[in-house]
Amino acid sequence: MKNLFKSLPAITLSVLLLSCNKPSETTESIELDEVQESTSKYLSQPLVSDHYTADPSAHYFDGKIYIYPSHDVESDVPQDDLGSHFNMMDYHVYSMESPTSPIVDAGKVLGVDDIPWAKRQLWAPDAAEKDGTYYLYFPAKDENDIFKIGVASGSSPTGPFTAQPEPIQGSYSIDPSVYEDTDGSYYMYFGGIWGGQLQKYRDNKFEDKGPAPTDGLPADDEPALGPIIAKMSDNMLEFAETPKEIKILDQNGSPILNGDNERRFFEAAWVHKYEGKYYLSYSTGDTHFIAYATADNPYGPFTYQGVVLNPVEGWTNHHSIVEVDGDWYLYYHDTQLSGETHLRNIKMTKLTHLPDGSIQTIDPNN
Ligand code: FUB
Repeated sequence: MKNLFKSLPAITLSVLLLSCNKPSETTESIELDEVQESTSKYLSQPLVSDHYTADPSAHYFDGKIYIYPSHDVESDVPQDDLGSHFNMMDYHVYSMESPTSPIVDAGKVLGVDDIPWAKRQLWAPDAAEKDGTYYLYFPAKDENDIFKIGVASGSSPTGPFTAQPEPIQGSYSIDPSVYEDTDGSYYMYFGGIWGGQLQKYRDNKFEDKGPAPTDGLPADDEPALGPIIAKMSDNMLEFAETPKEIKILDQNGSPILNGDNERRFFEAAWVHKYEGKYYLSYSTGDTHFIAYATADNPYGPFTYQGVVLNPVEGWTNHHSIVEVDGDWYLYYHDTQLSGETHLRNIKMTKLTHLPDGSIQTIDPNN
């Protein structure tokens, strides 16, 4: 059953969605067998039902969980391999008092019209806090249809945020995520191939090799492109250094190759630290995994370890990993509510680090 969101009466849908935290208490009140069948096939249920939401970046700020997702919208832009149909216009911020609490929508915190340099496509954002100021980082296309990364700031985790007049100098491509290290340094990881335009750059220089999503990628037997890292300046508004490409190696120390589609980086880089090790997780794009690799420092090289999340329903797979009071959670999305690849809904589930340091692979479908 694909168009669940559109075909269910609102009241049934609310019962269904409220059931995500207490499935055994509420499933009896849902009288549609079809609904039960459809929901039980998923590991977890959508967190938000009145908007389409995706790419959830979750943070634990001051004792509360805040989620910074993309805000998916219906669009008349035709679907293509550059993701033009992901034509998002603004951001909402969500919060949860605890992992089992209801999610609260703080409303719209930034729109494309509030960003002087941005023309369209507000893709996956992230946020960071430093000294009581909150920073929202986001990719958008400029007037030349080139993705850049912008920053907006405010005094509350739920905004509103005021955008800087220009994108971050030296930024490009998509999917910024900002990791606060235990020594108080902040690093931005970014980049995504195909529609994310990373393949158009080498050594931070734009070299457009053509319009197809794969134009500019290395040959299949060459090392794949890695995500980019840059340390943030003290004011969190600029890069403190020239961005560098991260290497992802296999267990033998050889680079993961561009033709290794099941393991190579595509987009959605996220870093967390567990027991002193840096875990870089990312989407493999056209093979739809969230994979991970580990390193002893934030710059890598990172060594491929395995899969965090198997493919979800829908083309994209994008996640974040957050620690809350000693437990770890994966925020992710799928297309359960719409059946449409560009109209996604965010979800969450527990994530387990095993005693040997590996992450237990999560299967999003039961
Ligand atoms: O939401 C738009 C794009 O889809 C994101 O930037 C990618 O990571 C993918 O999830």
